[in-house]
Amino acid sequence: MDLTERARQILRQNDKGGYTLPTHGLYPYQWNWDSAFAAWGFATFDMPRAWDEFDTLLASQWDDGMVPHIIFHQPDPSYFPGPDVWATGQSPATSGISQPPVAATMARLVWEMDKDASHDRLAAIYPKLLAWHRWWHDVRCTHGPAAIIHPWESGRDNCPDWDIGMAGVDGSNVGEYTRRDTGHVDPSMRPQKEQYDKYITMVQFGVSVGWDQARIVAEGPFLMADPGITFILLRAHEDLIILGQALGEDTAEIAKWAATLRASLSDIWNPAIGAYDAKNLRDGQFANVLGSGALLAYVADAGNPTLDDQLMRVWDAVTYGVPSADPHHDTFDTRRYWRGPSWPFLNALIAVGFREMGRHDLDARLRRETAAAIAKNGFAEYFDPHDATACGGMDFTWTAAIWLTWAGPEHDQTRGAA
Ligand code: 2M8
Repeated sequence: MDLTERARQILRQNDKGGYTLPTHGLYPYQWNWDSAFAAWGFATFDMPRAWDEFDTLLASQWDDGMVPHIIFHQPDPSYFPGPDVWATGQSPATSGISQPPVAATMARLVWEMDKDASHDRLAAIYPKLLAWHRWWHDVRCTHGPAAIIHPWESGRDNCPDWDIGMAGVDGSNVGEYTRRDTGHVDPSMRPQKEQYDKYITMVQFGVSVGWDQARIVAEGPFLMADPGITFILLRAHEDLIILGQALGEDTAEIAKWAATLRASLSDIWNPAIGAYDAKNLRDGQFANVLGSGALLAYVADAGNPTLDDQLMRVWDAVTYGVPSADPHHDTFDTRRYWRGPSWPFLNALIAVGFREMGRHDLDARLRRETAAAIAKNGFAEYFDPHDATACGGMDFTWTAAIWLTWAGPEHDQTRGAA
């Protein structure tokens, strides 16, 4: 079957009627940023369905504005930790943390594909996006750059960026539990048990304070500045301004949040590694490792020549897209989840930045390498960046979505030019 047809089929298969699973089995619920990418993919062949995805995601917004990272629409014992472990008291049940706020950026991309037909759908979600961005500003940007209270909030769960923060989390009293992820995929491609004990301990802390977000920020076991979310949020603020203006809204408040956030970028620039870096906000220490979150600077127009050198240093060391961690660093693990593999959807997001900088050469290279991995081994969750071995789950929603919007051959402007 033609890969474009197959990508559409995957989105349809993972569609639970208004919301999309990342993939069957491994991830049986709605995930926040996966949904935003799903919407972008759906928009290439079913515009109303694209807007439905935003609606179902934002329908579970908390009263304080937070949009949770998982929405547990229907109980499913094949995932751990499920709604009983999170115990947030929401209905439908949700997790107690958020995820990278890429929705406004994806909504802008979808809206631009058909502005007239999108107007009312956009108007319906705009106040919710605004409230969510306000939550980020008020609750997670209290130290300047965007902070996370759990590695899962970053979406780049076990990347080396969080190792220094994780070192301070005591997972020894977590109690008995059974993981489900390692029953679905090869355990060598997933986080290790020691890390999982700490992840669950952090969830238990949230439960112990009734998911009081201010208390978790002030007293919780983990608080780190995340360059990835900082750049995604900054970019999303700017996209939300464009969307708000198109709707005739006053966007001055968002412009202030964006200016404040941009002014804080110097706090996460680590001269020792010549790049943006994650920072432990409990003690001010940098992670001292180049992560893919830093490379999202390009989507927020925050690149510079020093960062360009770092990008090429890590990218040239592999063959299939930008690696999720530094191949020259001793923490690099070529197939373990966020510690090395290339993630197609993240490549697509970085490429949005390249295009806007006018770096069509970098965009074309990243597209070619990502497309080659998919063409070779299918719509995997992530790939070994050296040989494109398919890793994690298969028939993955966001991998299919970015094939339709960016990686597929019809998006290659250089094709047929020779
Ligand atoms: C992964 O995260 C979940 C926890 O949220 C997990 O490992 O169980 C991450 O790759 C995250 O970024 C992604 O949104 C999620 C679903 O694809 O899976």
